[in-house]
Amino acid sequence: MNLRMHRREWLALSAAGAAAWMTRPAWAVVAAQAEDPLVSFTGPQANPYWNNVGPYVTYPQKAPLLRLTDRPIQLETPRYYFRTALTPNEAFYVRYHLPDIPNAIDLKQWRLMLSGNFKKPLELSFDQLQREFHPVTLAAVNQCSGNSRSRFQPRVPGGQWGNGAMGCAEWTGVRLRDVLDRAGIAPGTVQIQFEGLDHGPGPQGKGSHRFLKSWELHEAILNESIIAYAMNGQPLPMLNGFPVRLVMPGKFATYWTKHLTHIRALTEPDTNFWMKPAYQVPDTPGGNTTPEALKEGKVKMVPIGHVNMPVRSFIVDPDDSVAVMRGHPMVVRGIAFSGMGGIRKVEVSTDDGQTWKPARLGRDLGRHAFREFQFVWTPTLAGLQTIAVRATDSTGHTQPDAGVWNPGGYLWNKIERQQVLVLSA
Ligand SMILES: Nc1nc2c(c(=O)[nH]1)N[C@H]1C(S)=C(S)[C@@H](COP(=O)(O)O)O[C@H]1N2
Ligand SMILES: [Mo]
Repeated sequence: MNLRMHRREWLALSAAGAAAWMTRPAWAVVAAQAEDPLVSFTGPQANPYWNNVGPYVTYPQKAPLLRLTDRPIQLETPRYYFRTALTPNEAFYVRYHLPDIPNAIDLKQWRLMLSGNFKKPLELSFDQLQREFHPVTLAAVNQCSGNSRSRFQPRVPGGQWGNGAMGCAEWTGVRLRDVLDRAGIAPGTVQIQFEGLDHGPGPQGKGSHRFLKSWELHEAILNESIIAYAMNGQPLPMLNGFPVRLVMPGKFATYWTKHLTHIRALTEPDTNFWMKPAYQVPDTPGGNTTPEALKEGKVKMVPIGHVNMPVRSFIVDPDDSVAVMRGHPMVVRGIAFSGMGGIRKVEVSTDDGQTWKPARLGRDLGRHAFREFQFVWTPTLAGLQTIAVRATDSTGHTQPDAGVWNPGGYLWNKIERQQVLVLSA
């Protein structure tokens, strides 16, 4: 098939081809191409790649990662880093919305400010934060709302991430609650707003030059969040929010404010662009809707903070770079996680999802962390085989075998598949 395509192109492009353009054989070639569709350029079947297809680039403090965009910086973690439950800091993905990102912070000058409707507005130094509050450590998955957006069908605008806009780290810091309590939330407060140090023009005319996120005062996540100053026992890389960032376990990373420097107690709900219309999902089961329903104006949208991350699982090995041998056992492995409770079970299918067998779970790093799994597979059939993986969390949620659709390209958690070439030798 490729040979034929090349021949067509050659006919169309060469001088001889140009001269012959109006003759019958050239038209026959055109007609043949019109009748014979190429493989689809869009949709899940068009992109067999686990990661986005950007180039490897190296930014300060980072290993080579897959670049999605440069302004703002967006970098995806390559698949092989998910062999372990903790993602190395230098390989941790990067997502920004605004182009002006700090490249140096003077910790003596730096302050975490609490202002607005607090009884006792505060300015905490980095030193105070570390010494005056009780430290806590928690392993938790940070996943972009738009992770795997490139799978959406029909396509939606936004960064066309593969599966690598996620990572799991052990975060150390202080409880957000303790810091809020020190300032004392005054009556009349309706929301708490978070702001980082990055800025710059966002979408034009939207007043979006600061990335602001807010929570309703009653949200339980405000009691579970950490203001983290360490990541896997090291300072945070600049691109992951040095010197401190929010960690909101179970929630999508859009709320995990990097370079956190300002916390405000609001007496009016936050209506800034990054809360609405950005980062909204349909208020439907699984955040699923259709372009038609959306067009008819029937879909109620809510901030993505209303939901926790749905359960997902990923095959890391084998990928499509190796062939395996019929009759020889090999290990299928990967990771699973859920924002709704720990992983209870991971199952692997070696017949494209018709039958499922339990995988062995690895070490439990806590209910918010990646959970490694392994499954020993002895292929009995040669040729291209399709393996699949499906996880179930402790609240009984499992993964659908159909893709979700919503206009933001959020909440993808369809069962993952991997084609494997089995040799018969
Ligand atoms: N200050 C700041 N914090 C931010 C963002 C941002 O643009 N600015 N983006 C959010 C989004 S949408 C994501 S997915 C995560 C990405 O975290 P990471 O870059 O450490 O992987 O940061 C969140 N926190
Ligand atoms: Mo994100």
